[in-house]
Amino acid sequence: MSSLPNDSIPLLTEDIITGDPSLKGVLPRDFAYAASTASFQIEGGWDADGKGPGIWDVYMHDNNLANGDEAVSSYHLWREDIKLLKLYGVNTYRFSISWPRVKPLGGKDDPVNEKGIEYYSNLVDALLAEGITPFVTIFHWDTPYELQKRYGEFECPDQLVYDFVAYARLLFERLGDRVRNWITINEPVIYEMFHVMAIKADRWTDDMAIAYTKSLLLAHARTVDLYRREFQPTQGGQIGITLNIDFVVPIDDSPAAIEAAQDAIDHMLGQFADPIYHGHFPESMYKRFDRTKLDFAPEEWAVVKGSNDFFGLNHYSTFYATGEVGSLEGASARDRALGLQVRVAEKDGVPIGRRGERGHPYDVSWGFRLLLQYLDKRYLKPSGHQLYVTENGYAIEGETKLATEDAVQDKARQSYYAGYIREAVLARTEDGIDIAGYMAWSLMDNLEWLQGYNSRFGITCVDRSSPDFTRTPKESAFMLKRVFNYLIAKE
Ligand code: LGS
Repeated sequence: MSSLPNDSIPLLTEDIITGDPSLKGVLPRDFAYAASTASFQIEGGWDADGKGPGIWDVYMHDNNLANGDEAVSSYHLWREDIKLLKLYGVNTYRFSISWPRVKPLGGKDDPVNEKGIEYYSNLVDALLAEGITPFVTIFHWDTPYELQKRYGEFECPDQLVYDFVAYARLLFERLGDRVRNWITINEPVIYEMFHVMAIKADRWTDDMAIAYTKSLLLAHARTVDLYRREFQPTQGGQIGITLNIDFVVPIDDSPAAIEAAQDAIDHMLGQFADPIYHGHFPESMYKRFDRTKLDFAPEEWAVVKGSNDFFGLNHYSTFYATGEVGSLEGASARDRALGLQVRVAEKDGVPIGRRGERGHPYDVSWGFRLLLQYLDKRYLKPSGHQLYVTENGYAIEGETKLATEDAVQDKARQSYYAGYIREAVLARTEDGIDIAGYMAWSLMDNLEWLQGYNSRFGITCVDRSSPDFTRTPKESAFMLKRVFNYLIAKE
C-alpha cells in the first residue's frame, strides 16, 4: 500500500495527559465535560407527532440526498443515548432543539406543537435525574420550511428575527426553569455558507451577505436581550453564541500572507465576534462592503454590543494562509463568502497535520493553543468572559468503509483528542485562559449535512442498517472518560 503523508505523523496517545503528573486534577470540579449533538443530525422522526418539515428535510428530499428522515433515530432512542452519556462519564450534554418540531410553521403567531415540547422536556428531566447538565442550542440550522415558503426562496432575514425571538421565548418559558445554559445560534457563518451554496454563487450578492450576517446577529442579540430582561433575573442561567473558527496562520512573514490570514479570521469569526464584543465590524469588512449598508443603526448596536455571557467556540482545524491569492479583493462572490481561497493545508509540500476525512479537518493541535491565545487577547480578557469549547472532534479518513469492530478502534481520533485537550488544558494552566468546558463532537456518528452519512465524527458507532440503530462505543469514548477523570479535580 502506498503510504499517505499522514503516515509519517506519529499518533499521540492519552499518556501525554494521563502520564503527566502536573496535569492531575488541574480542572475545577465544575468544569463542563460534555458530548455534543444537533437535532437534525440525530433525531429522525422528521414528520413524527406533528413536526413540520425543516429546510433541510425539503432540500435533501428535493435533491435526492441522504436525509434526516430517520437520521440515527434519537427521537425514539433518546433514553439509550442518555445511557451512553452516563457510561462515558460526561457531566454535561449539548444538544439542540428542532424549531419545526416545537413550532411546525415557525412564525411568531403560529401554533405550538405540544408533543414536540414534551419530547425536549422529558429529555431535560431525564438528563437532570442522571446528574447531567443540559447545554441547549436554540438554533442549529433547522429553520422551519414554512418560513422559507412564506417569505421567499430563503427566509426573509428581517422577519426571521421576530420569528426567531418568539421561538426562543417559547423555549425559555417551557424549559428555562430547568435549562440554565443556552446557546442562541450555532456557527452563523456556516449557516450562511450553506445558503450561498444553495442559492448558487452567481446569485449571491454582497447585499445578501450583509442581510444574513446582520439578521443572524440581531436574532442572537434580541434573544439575549429578551432572556436578560424577562428570564435571567428569575431563572439565573447564562446565554451566549457559538462561533466557529478554523485558525489561519500566515504561511510566511510576507505582508500579503499576514493580511490574508487576518482576512480569513475576520470573515469566519470577527464578523460576528467583533460586533458582539467591540460594537463594530472588523476593519477588513468595512473595506469589502459598503459601510453605510454594513453598519447597524445606533439602536441596533446598543443591543448587539455586549450580547454574550460566555464565548462558545467550535474548533476543528488550522490552515495556512498564502499571500499568493492576496486579499479577498477580486475573489469570486462565492469564495469571498466562503473565505476559503486563502487557505492551504501544506507548506512546501509538508501537510500542516494529519489529514482527516476528505473535506474535513486536519489534526493540528498546536493551532488550537494559538487560537485560544488569540481569542483570549481579543475577546476574553477585555470582557472577563469564560470560554466553552462547544465542539471539537475528528472524522477519520476511510472510517465509513470499516466494519463496526474495526471502526471502534479509532486511534487517529484518540490521537486528535489527546493533542487538542492537552493544548486546551495548557492554555488554561500556563496562559491563564478561562476555559470552562470541553464538548466532544459528537456523541455518535450522525448525518453530516452535505456529506450525508459518509463522514463520521462520533465517539459511538451507529449501525444504520440494523433495525434498532445499534450503538457501539468507540475506544475514544472511554479514552475521553479516562482523560477527564484524570484532569478534573475530585474535590
Ligand atoms: O456536524 C457538524 C460538525 C462536523 O464538523 C456540526 O453540525 C457543525 O456545527 C460543525 O460545523 N461541524 C464541523 N465542522 C468542521 C468542518 C471543517 C471544515 C473544513 C473545511 C476544509 C475545506
